[in-house]
Amino acid sequence: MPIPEAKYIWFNGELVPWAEAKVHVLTHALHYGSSVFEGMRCYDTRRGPAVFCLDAHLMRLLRSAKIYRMPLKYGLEELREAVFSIIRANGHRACYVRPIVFRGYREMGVDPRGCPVEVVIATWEWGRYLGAEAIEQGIDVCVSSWNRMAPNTLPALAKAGANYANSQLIKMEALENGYAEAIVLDVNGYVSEGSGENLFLVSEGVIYTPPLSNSVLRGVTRGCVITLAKELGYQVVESAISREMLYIADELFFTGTAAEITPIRSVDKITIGNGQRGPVTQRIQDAFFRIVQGLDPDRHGWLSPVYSGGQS
Ligand code: PPE
Repeated sequence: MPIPEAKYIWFNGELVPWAEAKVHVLTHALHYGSSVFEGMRCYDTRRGPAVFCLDAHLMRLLRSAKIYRMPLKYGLEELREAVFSIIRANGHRACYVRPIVFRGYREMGVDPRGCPVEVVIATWEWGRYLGAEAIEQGIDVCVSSWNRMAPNTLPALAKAGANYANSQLIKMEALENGYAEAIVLDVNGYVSEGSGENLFLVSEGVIYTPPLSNSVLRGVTRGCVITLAKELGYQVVESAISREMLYIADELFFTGTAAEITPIRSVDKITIGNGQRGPVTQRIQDAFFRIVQGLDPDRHGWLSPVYSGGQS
């Protein structure tokens, strides 16, 4: 589906009309994948539009840039204001926010250090990432024949464009074979994550998720779900998960900014639980959606209102 265009894109501090936010074809990032990015959501809460976990996402962006030795002209405070300004300029009630930091046009060759570090923030209105019914019905997934990158190849904790070459291979294979998404194993054969989501497993009332050492992105939604699950009284265990644990799980679900909390109803055509969204998944979804809709108090300070000077 084509991107639903908004009016402006924030480009190195300027609000540029959508169609004019362009780069040169010899931009370093286009050739060598030298970019780091974020994805966050602005929700239409009862108190107006509010960005979910703004600081956590911006901190991850700054850290991704640090790992890749990209000096940024803007700090946390300036980026926060930039996000509010582009959402206001585009007049969104709810939207997806995509900041990207990349090496621009100047020099050719692998060494990026001579190329300018460009900062862009785009927004658009993005619906359900894995299909309209996914949140309630769940999705059918496979285990990918690809592996997630080894820890000493591409660092998983940096949300770098380059990591998504691996994600694209995973996603295309899954879709070509008739699945909505894939679960990927790390180089040691343990469960890692989806092409663009973290994974949770429920077994005998306990919730499991792979630790950061299994080549996962440190998902912001993952962190929130761990907090909500503990609040609901569940034990949450971060431990290595073997492939066969997927098949015998009572419940499985993906988490991510785009995917939100999406149940998984089958893996490799093996039905998970009774093939429907499970009760633990549903309780966590309810807790999550009630907060982002503004129905429950924002007790963790996760929402930054766009129209009140940006205080959460
Ligand atoms: N793992 C990967 C590989 C990943 O890309 C994401 C987000 C997550 C986990 C979950 O992280 P978080 O959003 O902080 O909870 N993927 C983003 C990009 C999706 C895309 O297609 O683009 C997202 O969900 O915004």
